[in-house]
Amino acid sequence: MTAVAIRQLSTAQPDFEAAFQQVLHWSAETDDAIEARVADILAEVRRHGDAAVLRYTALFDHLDVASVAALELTRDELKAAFDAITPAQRAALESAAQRVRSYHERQKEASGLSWQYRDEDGTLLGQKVTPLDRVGIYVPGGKAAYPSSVLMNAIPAHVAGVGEIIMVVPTPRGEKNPLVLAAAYVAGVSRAFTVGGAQAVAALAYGTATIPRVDKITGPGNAYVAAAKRRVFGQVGIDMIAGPSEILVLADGSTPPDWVAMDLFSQAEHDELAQSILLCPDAAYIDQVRAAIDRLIDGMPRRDVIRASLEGRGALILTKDMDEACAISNRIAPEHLEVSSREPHRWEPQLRHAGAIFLGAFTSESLGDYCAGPNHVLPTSGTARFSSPLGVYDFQKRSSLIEVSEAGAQVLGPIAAELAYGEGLQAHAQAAEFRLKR
Ligand code: HSO
Ligand code: ZN
Repeated sequence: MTAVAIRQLSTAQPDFEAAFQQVLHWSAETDDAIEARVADILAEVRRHGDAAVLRYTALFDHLDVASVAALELTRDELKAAFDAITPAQRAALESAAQRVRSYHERQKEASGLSWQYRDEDGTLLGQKVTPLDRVGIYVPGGKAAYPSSVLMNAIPAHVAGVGEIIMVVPTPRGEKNPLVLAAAYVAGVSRAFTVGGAQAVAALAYGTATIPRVDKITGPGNAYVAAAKRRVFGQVGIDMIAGPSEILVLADGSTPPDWVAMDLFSQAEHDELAQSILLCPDAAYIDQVRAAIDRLIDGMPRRDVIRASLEGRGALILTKDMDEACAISNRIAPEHLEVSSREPHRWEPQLRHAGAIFLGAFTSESLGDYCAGPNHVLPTSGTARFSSPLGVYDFQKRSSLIEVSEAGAQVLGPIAAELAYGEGLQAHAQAAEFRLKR
């Protein structure tokens, strides 16, 4: 077969900056036609509730039922799906869920603490953390239906203490993915509906007679789902708008090249638009990885997707040294960053922007996708510069607590009144002044 035409760059080449910008280029442009269609669907579901949900489900998913209640999957059905998968699948789902749960329980201890203190006037100040009441989890149907994503969305919500977790999943022509239903059972989903697309997002955001309105919607989806989530944001919370998967391998040449090639494949196989990049200071090693790519690709069932991704958005980049590789990695701010080095802890302190950092030759990114414990819902497209993995904290919120003592009111009153008069707000000023002792 023909060699994979993956781009090769060197930071020493004179036009490196321009070539690098091309690698980075990614347009998350929205499509006007999709936007208009989605705006329509949202308005219809908002106005007609269940009736609109039924209409779109018949139209888009070819699933014609008499009521939205008929689209609900009972807890018994989820359990039946769990009981029907193979024992090996059940065991794998349960071990993965267990590890993801323990990780997020640790995270809750670190991020979920309420605190308060009293200042010298006896005024109490603090912050209390509470879980969201009800969240919606969108699970894509068809080829992008990942049971692992059900675990990664529902478990942190469950650990946070969310009261009700509502899952929606499209089932075109009524075809259900047993592993998705089994994962929902394991992860503690409260209710599930076989509804998808923008109509599902609308139902969760506005509520219908049958589908309860939620406070936040998380989970990946196609362009329609992404557009719908953007539009209902404000009405409800959303997690993020995820782009295609990305992996960046920072290699010092000590890991078997086949391992690195397969790791690059692992994200490339998600999507033609996924991005796999190798950064390495050793030219001979880059040649070995390239040879491994060419040798291994024909054995991959998803070779066409992998090739399209590697040729379209992939890159092998030769750097001056590991320090320069770390600096470039920070500029890319990848979703997944593998430090495939003999001394990963030497480089880790330099790595600041990445959704998840995988240290050492044995830490294949794919272990993180399924069962290491941390979340696999991660910031993409450089957004790791300012955002974090999905976590327990996404299913919690904070309220401030203030209890001003009588003595405290004497100190704060004049300050507030002064600033309030400056803003022309007399009621504010007097509310503070009424509490001053004369
Ligand atoms: N790597 C994906 C998650 C996933 N991988 C699910 C396999 N299944 C997130 O970027
Ligand atoms: Zn993956």
